[in-house]
Amino acid sequence: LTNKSLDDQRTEQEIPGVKLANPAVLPAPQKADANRGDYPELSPQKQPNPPHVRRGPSNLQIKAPRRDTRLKTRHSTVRAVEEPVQTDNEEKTEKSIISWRGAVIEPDQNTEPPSSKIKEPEKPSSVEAEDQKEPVPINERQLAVIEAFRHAWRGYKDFAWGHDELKPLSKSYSEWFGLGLTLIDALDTMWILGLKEEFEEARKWVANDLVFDKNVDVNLFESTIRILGGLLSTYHLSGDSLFLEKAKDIGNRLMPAFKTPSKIPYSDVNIGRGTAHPPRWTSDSTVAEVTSIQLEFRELSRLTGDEKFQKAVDEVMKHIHTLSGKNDGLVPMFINTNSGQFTHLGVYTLGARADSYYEYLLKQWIQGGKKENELLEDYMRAIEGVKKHLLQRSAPRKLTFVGELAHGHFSAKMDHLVCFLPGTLALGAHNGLDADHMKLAEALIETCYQMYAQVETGLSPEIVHFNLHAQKGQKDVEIKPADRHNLLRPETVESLFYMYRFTGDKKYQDWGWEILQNFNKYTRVPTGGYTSINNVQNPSNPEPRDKMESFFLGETLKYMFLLFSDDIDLINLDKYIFNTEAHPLPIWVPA
Ligand code: DMJ
Repeated sequence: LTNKSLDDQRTEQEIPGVKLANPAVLPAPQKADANRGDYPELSPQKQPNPPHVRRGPSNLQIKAPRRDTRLKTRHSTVRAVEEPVQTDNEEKTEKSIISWRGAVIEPDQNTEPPSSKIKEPEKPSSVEAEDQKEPVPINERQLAVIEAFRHAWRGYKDFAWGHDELKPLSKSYSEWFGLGLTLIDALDTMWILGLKEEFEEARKWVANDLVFDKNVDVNLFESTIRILGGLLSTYHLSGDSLFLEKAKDIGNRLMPAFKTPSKIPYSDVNIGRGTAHPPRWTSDSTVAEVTSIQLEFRELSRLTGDEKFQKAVDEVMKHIHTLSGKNDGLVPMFINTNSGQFTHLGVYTLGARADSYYEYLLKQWIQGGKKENELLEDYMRAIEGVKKHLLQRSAPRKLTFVGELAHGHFSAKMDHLVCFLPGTLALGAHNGLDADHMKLAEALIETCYQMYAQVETGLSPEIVHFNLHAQKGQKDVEIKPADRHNLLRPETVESLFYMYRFTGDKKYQDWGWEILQNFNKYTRVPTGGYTSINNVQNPSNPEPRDKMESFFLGETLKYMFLLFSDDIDLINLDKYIFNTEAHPLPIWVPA
């Protein structure tokens, strides 16, 4: 169904998997939705309330906690940690950290869609006194995450300060964009973990040393999710306008990417020169990249009142909504920036190059107040496509997994990247979508956990192949030599976090705890930092790669900390939506 006039007449009950019984989730189509191409979200809106007066230093605003914030779990008491991680020769976590955070972070209360007029930036507001209650105390497992973060940060600070990534073994750094990627990616994690001193020091670097006026090529997607997303979320959490100013600067500098014949953006932008281009060998862009920058640019429009950011990214979604070449909602991996057509047709995956397309369909729909029906429709159809073409069960344990389809042939290959899916499915179900999605999420997170548990180090490889037929002594998971690395990726702990939030089942916390311990055992570098490893199958020599990816601090440890928390208001999922780099942005019309 790609015909717009037909779409306009559709009712939400025609969207596969959507139940009629839940009108709050699926409002009847409105005129504005039917004409999404006219950017109704950008039409003049009620002006936001004047900014609240903030208490305390603006860069470290602490917001009061709210009542009834504890997660209701299946077990009555919160168990203390059984096995604290090694902290030899490392400073003990200070009590003051806990009281500093005590913070329950509330999103900007003035979450209106963007106005078409340029206006003063909106300010996040603080929680009023009547909402105050005792903060939910930080538990032992969360303290272990804080300890891990500080260890990672110490390595970054000592050997890579202001550079993109730490090389913890050679005690040096690597540059990708030369923009302090790890520092920016980690800002909101420090805020959430309550690391006040570290946050203040990093803020100083952003204020004094972060300069975007540089003759450097950056990848549009990576810099949007990590830098723009990181700055926007830090602005919302801290209320510090420095981060919004920096976000505006980088947002403007990325805009030349959209100047293409098709308006499908190029992959690379020179943020100093204002020029953009595709990779040297092709004029294609990656589908996941051009469709996973929307949450950030839409939020930038809302904050600045400048519609150009949202217009550019909405155009991409609108175009892809009507584009042919999909297979029951599943998209190919490449799209041409000249013609605007999908290329390399016939290959469908939920892994690399397509993954976050699916994630952002749902998340944009939630961000915008569940009104943009085309996004929901594309999401629901895609999940039906996954069920029809990509789901299989392994042998011997009958684990449900998501494989790939190449020109009609099914491959039992699953990237670790696909493990974002259980969390996304659970988030959809939480927002009123089909209860089957939750069932599928439960099955898939078990599989993602087994991708760790069935491996010698207890850490997942980058890619697994599932066995489809039982043979004596065989595990479900097979690993090819080229795929046995682990980059400290977040997707499984991300999904564990969602699953725990929505079910209260403590097994998800226990699984995450096992994973944290294995990261500590096999990837921790004694002199500071954590490293990617080359061989998850060799516990006696996992072959450290000498690189700590920025998402280990931006995502993996943040999701661990949130997973171990029983405080649903520690980034309340009815008020915030996480971008694909774990940076929380406000939902415009909170539930
Ligand atoms: C991150 O940059 C993001 O999570 C992205 O969506 C996928 N790749 C890495 C983490 O694995």
